[in-house]
This record gives sequence, structure tokens and C-alpha cells, in this order.
Amino acid sequence: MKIAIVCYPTFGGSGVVATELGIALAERGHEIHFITYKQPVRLELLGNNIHFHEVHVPEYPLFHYQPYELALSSKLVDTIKFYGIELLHVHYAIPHAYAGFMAKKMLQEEGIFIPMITTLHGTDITLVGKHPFYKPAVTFSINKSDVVTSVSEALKQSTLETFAIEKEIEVIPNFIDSSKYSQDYTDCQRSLMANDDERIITHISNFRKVKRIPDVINIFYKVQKEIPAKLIMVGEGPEKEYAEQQCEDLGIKEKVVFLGNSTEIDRILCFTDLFLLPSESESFGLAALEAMINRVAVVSSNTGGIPEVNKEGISGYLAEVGDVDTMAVKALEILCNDEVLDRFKENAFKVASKFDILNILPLYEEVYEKAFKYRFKNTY
Ligand code: GMT
Repeated sequence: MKIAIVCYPTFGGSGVVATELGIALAERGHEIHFITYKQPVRLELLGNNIHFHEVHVPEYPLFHYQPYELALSSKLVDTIKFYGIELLHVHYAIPHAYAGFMAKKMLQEEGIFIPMITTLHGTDITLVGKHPFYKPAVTFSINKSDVVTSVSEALKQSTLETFAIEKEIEVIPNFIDSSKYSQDYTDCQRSLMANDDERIITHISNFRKVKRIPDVINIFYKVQKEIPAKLIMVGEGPEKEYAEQQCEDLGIKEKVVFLGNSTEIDRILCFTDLFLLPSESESFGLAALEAMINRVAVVSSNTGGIPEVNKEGISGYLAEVGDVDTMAVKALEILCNDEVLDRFKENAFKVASKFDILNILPLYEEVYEKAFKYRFKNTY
């Protein structure tokens, strides 16, 4: 099948999911066309089956806001026509589903019917999408998609509660390619980061408010009072500067390393003992899944879709959003004893393996088959 994938190309989870999905589909013989404003970060190899088409938004002095949706829908129309693309899969509703629908309509005028699948990822629903300024357009474009998927049951429920949705929403959880993690982990250069007696705790995110970065620091503060430990903070975002200041104020600056955005996530997770994800809201928590497949235990909040990934008492522990005390106690419970830590690490790997791409990819292919049936229908 010839498939166009629209996503954000950045370090965010939806971009990662879209890119990994495209790569896996290409390996299965599909022809994949990524259409976005920059080459996706995880898309290193372009080949016969994988193409990238950049969306340019020309600057014009009259525009206070550059019309990205317009440029994207035009690019979609041109690319779909030129390459004979048969299916459009957009990740993150805003503005991709809206631009995708416009492209559909334009193509329809020329007698070309292209089915569109929209995958809902998180804040496109729970934060940004429900803002009154966006809500009507988001509702409209979800309802106009041929197939809608959501990355967790929790996100499906919150979509149904927030918007007047007439469409069936199919849950297809995010995935991980566990074959990439089957290497021997003996040499991950742990000594570069910590002494032998220190536990390594990691947080990876885009440092937005929703990630509750101050909670990460406060949990670590409590843990390092009890046991020798280091905190590795990976990512960039608006909350990072404050976090650095917070570490200085708490007198733990030398125990916390801020690494910025990294393309070496697996290497970092390889020497990590515990991953912290105390988010305010999280539709899935791909970062936690990536940690788990690297045999890292997780202490997280119990919000949104996280309980579908991090299993209480098995791969880690969960607590109410903001309950820093419980999260610190649970982190210590895992970290204080070698045997307990090893058990959690092994269980984390086992739980994560259930989200292997081999189990999830067929679900997307099923959905594509279903959407494909719409190709000759003038549905709207
Ligand atoms: O909504 C965001 O934070 C951005 C979004 C993204 O594009 O990275 O993240 C969401 O999608 C990820 C991939 O499906 C999920 O793993 C994240 O849980 C989700 N983030 C939130 O719900 C906050």
C-alpha cells in the first residue's frame, strides 16, 4: 500500500510513534511518505520505500501567523496525486486531521478519494484540543476521519467525554520494537555517570508543565537523602530553567545532570535503575514504555493511560498526581534492595514486551484494510 504519514517531526512521542510505525510498515513492503515540516528525528534512513516531503510555509509580511495547515493540505494534495498515494494516516489531531480533511475535499473535486486515519495521541485531546478556540474544528475533523484510533483506552474515554464524537474509536496502544533491545547490556558505561554504590534515576520529557518537573526534583531530593543516587534529566522545554534553579536551591546540583535532547536514549536507559513520570496528564507514557523495555522500573502518577503501561507492584508503582511523598517512598522501596530492584527491572521488561511492534503492527494493518474500503466512497 502507498501510505502518507503526517506527524510532528520533533522529539515528542507522537512523532516517534509515527516514525517507527512508518519504518516498520516500509520493512513490510509498504511505500511510506512522511509529510511534515522537517525530517522526523528518528528517520535516519530514507530508501526506496521511505520518502520524506518537506512542507514549506513561505513567509509573507501580512501574515501575523504563518498558515501551516494551508501549506500542509496543498502539499498533501500534490504528493498524493504525484505518487498515487492510497491512504492518509495523520498523527495528532491538531492541525493534521483538519489539514488532511481539506486535502481530501480538494482531491475529491478531482475524483480522487483518499481514506484518512486519524490517531489521537494525548494533548491534542486532553489539553489543546478541548480549548474552546479549537474544539469545534477538532470535533469536526475527528468526525470526518474515516477511521479514528487512540493510543489508550483512557484517551478514548476522555475523547468521548470531551467531544461530540459520532465515530467509533479503536484503541491501538503504542508499541516498541523489542528486537532492538535484545543486545547484551554489560557495557553501557555506567561509570561515566555514577559511582558503583549510587542508584541512577532518570526522567525524559519535553519539560512542559504537564510533566510536573518540580515533582521529579522533589522525589529525587527525598530519595537522595536516604541512599546515594544520581538524577539524569533528558530533554528540553520551558520548565528546564526553573528545574536547574530548583536543584541549586535544594543544594543537589552536583547530583543532577541535565543532558538536553538526546539521540542516545537507549544508552542512557541502559544504565538507569528507575524512571520517574509524575505527569499531570499522560495519554499513554511512551517514555515509560521505552524505559521498561530497557529493564528500568517506573514510578509514575496514575493519570490517563499510564496504568495501562506501568503495572502496580510489577513494573513499578503508581500514585496520585502530586503525591510526591508516596512516589519517593515507593522509589526507595524499589531501590533499597538489589533483589527487589532486579525483580522490578525484569518484570518491567516482561510487561513492555507485550507492546512489541509484532503484536501492534497487525492492528494498524487491519485498520488500514478497513479504511481502504472507503476509497471509492464519496463519504461527505
Ligand atoms: O501531548 C503531548 O505531550 C505530545 C504528545 C507527543 O506528540 O509527543 O505526547 C502524547 O503522545 C505520546 C505518544 O502517543 C504519549 O505517549 C504521551 O503520553 C502523550 N502525552 C500526553 O498525553 C501528555
